[in-house]
Amino acid sequence: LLGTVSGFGQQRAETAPKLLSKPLVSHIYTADPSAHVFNGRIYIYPSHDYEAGVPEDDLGSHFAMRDYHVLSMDRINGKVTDHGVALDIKNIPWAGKQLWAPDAAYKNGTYYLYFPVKDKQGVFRIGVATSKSPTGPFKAESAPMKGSLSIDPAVFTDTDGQTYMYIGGIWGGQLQRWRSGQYNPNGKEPATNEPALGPKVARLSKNMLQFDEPVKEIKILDKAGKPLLAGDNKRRFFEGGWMHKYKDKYYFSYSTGDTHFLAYATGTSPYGPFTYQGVILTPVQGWTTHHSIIEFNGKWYLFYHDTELSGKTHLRNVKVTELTRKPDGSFVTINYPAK
Ligand code: FUB
Repeated sequence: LLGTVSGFGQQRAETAPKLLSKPLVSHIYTADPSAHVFNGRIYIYPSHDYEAGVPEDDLGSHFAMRDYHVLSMDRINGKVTDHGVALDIKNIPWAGKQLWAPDAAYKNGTYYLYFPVKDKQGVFRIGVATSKSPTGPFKAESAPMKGSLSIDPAVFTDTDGQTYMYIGGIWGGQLQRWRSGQYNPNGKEPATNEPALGPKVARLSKNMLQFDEPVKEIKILDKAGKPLLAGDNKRRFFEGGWMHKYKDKYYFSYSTGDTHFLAYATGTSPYGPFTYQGVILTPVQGWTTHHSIIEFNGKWYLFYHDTELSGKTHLRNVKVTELTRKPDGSFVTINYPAK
């Protein structure tokens, strides 16, 4: 995140009347929906967009969010409940600014809310907060997760009970500043003919509060087994990773950022490597695209966002639509209405 918006979202707002599905809520702006099914109910952990009055720039400074609300519903197309403020930035002792895309997990009677926020030095870190309820309120740990970096945590528990966190985003997500292993505020992306920066993954500790191992970079390959290149911006990873498993295959999906696709790649291990497979959703209205995928009552759903309510790229609204899988598990591409 995020390039210059250059009128992208606004142009689309004027010309796209039917936008696939309806916003799940319209009384607040919401984005980056991480959906989970806990005890048979669907819970959505989104970013809570608001007008902070911060000028737009290439690092996404205008995404200056300050709290989270949890949404829930008992079925797709059912009534959506907003459970109010689940965590406020003022109650995260180490946080500076910009509470970006969160995710959640459950283990042994506790719910965990994972969130990226800049620390007081302006470096994105991943924090964790806990609650006995899926809707919070969540209490933040006193420090970020050790060894954490960048943005967009996505937590996946495998069928063997091990839990992994996927993180990362380039540009405003700062992944390019960690290429040497240390934070370098002047770090740059690789040259266009070099392998693209990958997202990172690490197994979580049994108490779900820390990494159990150093974070490792994930490789995303083309079908010939070669790494996607940094210049291949229609296919390479940008931000907003998500992991799910289907019939023993691991599906890593993500945003291509400046080309605005939701893409996916598959592999045989939660650590990858993953082979690029194609597009799940074509570009939506607004600059960012961010998603999650869940199975509910035997069907697969894509939670995503666009900017239907505001026409402004930093004031988004979450939505859900059904996914179609082919017999081999691959997705039928969803074509967002043409502009
Ligand atoms: O919501 C802030 C950022 O926008 C997220 O972290 C990115 O994935 C993008 O959706």
